Amino acid sequence: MTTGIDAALVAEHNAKQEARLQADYEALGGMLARRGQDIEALTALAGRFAVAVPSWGVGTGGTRFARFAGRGEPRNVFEKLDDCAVINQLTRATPSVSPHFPWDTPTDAAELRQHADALGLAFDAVNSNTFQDQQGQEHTYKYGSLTATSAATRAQAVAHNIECIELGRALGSKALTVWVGDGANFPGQSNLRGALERYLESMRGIYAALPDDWNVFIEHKLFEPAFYATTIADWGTSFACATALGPKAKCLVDLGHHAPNTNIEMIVARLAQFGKLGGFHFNDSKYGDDDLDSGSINPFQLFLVFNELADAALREGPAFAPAYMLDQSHNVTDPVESLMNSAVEVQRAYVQAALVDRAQLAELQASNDVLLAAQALKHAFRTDVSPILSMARVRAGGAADPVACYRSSGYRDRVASQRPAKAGASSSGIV
Ligand code: LRH
Ligand code: MN
Repeated sequence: MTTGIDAALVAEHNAKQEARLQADYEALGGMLARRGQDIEALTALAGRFAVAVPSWGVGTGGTRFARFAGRGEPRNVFEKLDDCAVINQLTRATPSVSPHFPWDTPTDAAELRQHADALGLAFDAVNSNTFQDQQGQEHTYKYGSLTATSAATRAQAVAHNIECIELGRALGSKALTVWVGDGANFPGQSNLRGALERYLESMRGIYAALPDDWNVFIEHKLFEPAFYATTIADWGTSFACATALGPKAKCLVDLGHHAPNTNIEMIVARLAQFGKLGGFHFNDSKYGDDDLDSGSINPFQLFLVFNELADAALREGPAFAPAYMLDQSHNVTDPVESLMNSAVEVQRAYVQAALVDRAQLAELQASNDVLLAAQALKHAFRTDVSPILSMARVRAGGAADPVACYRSSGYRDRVASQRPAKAGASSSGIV
């Protein structure tokens, strides 16, 4: 069975795009040079950018109302990796995958790692799951997991997280992401402080099982599935818990987990300042945890997040390396196309943030030249860096235009014929 896309087809695609790309690249290069910026340095920077793909993102997502299965859905973690490899083959920006257990639990971890190696993929942070009950599970998570009032349920949830760490070690991962949906739907349902005390007690059990070179990422979320009080509802609670647990505990910012109009870039600046910014789940949203494609609704916010990351990197130096991961649900698009597009949009924000003249901005801020300081950011955001992103891909063996190349490859038709849909089977793991 052939996986991936024929390299000759990618080369043919790039050859057709070459003249246009070269012209656009030189034009942008000239414009940036007049600004005192070196397009070659920016292209090299773009080439070093990487964001992990969520294994659960290559299947079709849905909502509580419905899931409309796509064609050629991956039926197991091996086929999910095959699709992730195509995303990396064409974007050259997604060399790692973030798996979710038990959705991706393999019978043989070494076999899974070999399959990933053969595809040129590594494993980023692993994700535990105590927000669903599994077949034959002894204690339900209906009333919570790490915060459950039942000590047996908490112990079960802690044991699952420790299993995820062991599996992650076998796959070469270096971090565990813990998101729990624990909370209450009605005032009075739970003792708010008691719930958090139980959470910390459980997390201490998980923290104690972390290898020395690992991190645990605490992922906060305002609401859903709890609709009155979520135990880890905001960055403040996450930060307090990460601080209470110790240096290996960090905070993970999922862009969709905040109230509308929350200043997420300021949360990023705060967590970076206090050394607790562990990583990101990039996506976009208009209302709730919509898990839409990154940069599709509010690209300026994504840019402002990377503007804070660039400021932090300048202050902290090369040791500042938060984990970049996508976390999206693709209900109406081809997941491979959406994930390629989203990886490119996150890479775009990263490169645009590098266009900001930070010394000039600092002077404008110090002299309270409000308008020009704001303009300095908009100037970078308004710069179309597409030729840089495209050139970085082509130089790394990827596609000048990943979606166009993917469509011309017929990959979706091929896997649709190779992967007969299992009636009613949900393959993406969500809904
Ligand atoms: C929760 C979340 C979490 C994942 C899940 C798939 O909303 O963002 O990161 O475990 O989505
Ligand atoms: Mn998430």
